[in-house]
Amino acid sequence: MSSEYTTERTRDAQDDESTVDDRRRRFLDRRRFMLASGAAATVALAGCAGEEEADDEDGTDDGDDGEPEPGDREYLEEKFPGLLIHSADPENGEAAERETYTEYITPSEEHYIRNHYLAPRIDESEWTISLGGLVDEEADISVDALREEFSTETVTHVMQCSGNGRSYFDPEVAGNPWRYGAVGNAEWTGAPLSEIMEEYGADTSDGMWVMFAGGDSPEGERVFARSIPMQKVMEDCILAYEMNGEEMTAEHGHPVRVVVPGWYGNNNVKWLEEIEVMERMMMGDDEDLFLEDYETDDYENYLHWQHNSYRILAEGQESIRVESIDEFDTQTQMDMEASGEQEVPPYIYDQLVKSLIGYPGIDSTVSPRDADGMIEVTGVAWAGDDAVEQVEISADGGETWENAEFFGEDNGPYAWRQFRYMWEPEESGDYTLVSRATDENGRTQPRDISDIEDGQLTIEDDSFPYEMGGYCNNSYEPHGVDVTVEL
Ligand SMILES: Nc1nc2c(c(=O)[nH]1)N[C@H]1C(S)=C(S)[C@@H](COP(=O)(O)O)O[C@H]1N2
Ligand SMILES: [Mo]
Repeated sequence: MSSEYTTERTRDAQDDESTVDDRRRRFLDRRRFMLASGAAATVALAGCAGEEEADDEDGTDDGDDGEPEPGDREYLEEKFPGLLIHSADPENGEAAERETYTEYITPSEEHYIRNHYLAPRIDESEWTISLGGLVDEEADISVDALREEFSTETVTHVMQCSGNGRSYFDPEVAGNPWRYGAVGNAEWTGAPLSEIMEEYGADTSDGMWVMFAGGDSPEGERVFARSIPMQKVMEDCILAYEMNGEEMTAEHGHPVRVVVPGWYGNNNVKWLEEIEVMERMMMGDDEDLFLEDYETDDYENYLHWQHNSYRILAEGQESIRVESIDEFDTQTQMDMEASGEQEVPPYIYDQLVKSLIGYPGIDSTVSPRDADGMIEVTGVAWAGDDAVEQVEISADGGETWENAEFFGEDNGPYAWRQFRYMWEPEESGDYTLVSRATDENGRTQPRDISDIEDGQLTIEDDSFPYEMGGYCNNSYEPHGVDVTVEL
């Protein structure tokens, strides 16, 4: 083995978008959709699809000539009325209003969706998840088996796309232009991975890794796959089949997804198809990346999102592939790199501390309540797998601060906490409300984003580093809310 590190090309700018030829992707997706829905009838109707599309282009499609289908904007808008849609094929949308952040549980219609490919439509009764690698017994696990042979656990978890807040970077960063809304707090129910690991005799010692791969990519395209440390897998990860007490939508991962409590969304692999127990992160240059239909030049397809895409990189910095790391707190990895303690650009795992004001909404006009002359500012705060300790509110854009108080349910760190602040503005006028949270380690959200030229690697001088993928932005100023008060 030559060295611990392998240097690879840097993440390409278009990473967060599909890079494949559009027409081919549509074709493959359509075929996959037809296969997954399993209906010969669908195949027989395929000849009509072209005509329907032609009608759409004429603008004559008002719903009489065929129902909107997956990949169509109308379909997504109808099914998820609370989302601001960035793209319909594949489905990408975020919470459209701040109101989403006044509730404890985010309903699935308002819970953001981030897909690299069109969500596959999977018949649960025919789906199995292959388990291989360093286990005593390889297996193909059915969804029924997950439901019946293992215990059932529910975890309330803040799912947040690591690109949430990306649109506030200046200069602009490529990828979905998320504002604040690519985050939600839902209840996920499924089977504990610790039981599954034990049942099939996985080597569960510390330092081991588990690869999870999704079944959404068309043939020959990059597979959405992540390596999760065994410690985390054994501690609290589940294979979820329900969201908020209901069957998961296709868009959110039906029939089975991994839920990695407290960690960024990119770790929560949907449409789970393969699990592989390994001695290290997936690397792909030898037999321990043991994948079904594995071909030697295919492994690169598995590695991209693990090693190149979801990393924190300053301008001109290269992602370095390593076999293993033992610090999974993203902000600690950033600090270690900045201090020179580690030369590895951070892998995006545990979430940074963050908060959002839910009420009042952006650019709204509000008046104090008659009863007490107050405006109740509410919102949510979270800090990944750490607890959030404090939230402060400023009504003058961050000059002066007051403490907010927590209220509502407390389900441990993976879920968010709701906060409220009783605000008594003295005069009518325009105000900028901002919120700032601090986690149990004393880490506070920074004010803004540093300049690209600074080459900053971690949070310093009250600013978040300019990050080339627009990842992990937890600065409070861009997330503030401008309101007009009428007394
Ligand atoms: N198989 C697969 N899993 C996936 C993705 C994907 O494109 N394919 N997107 C990931 C990303 S980047 C995020 S942020 C979350 C989004 O989950 P949600 O759409 O349920 O909110 O799913 C993750 N799991
Ligand atoms: Mo994401």
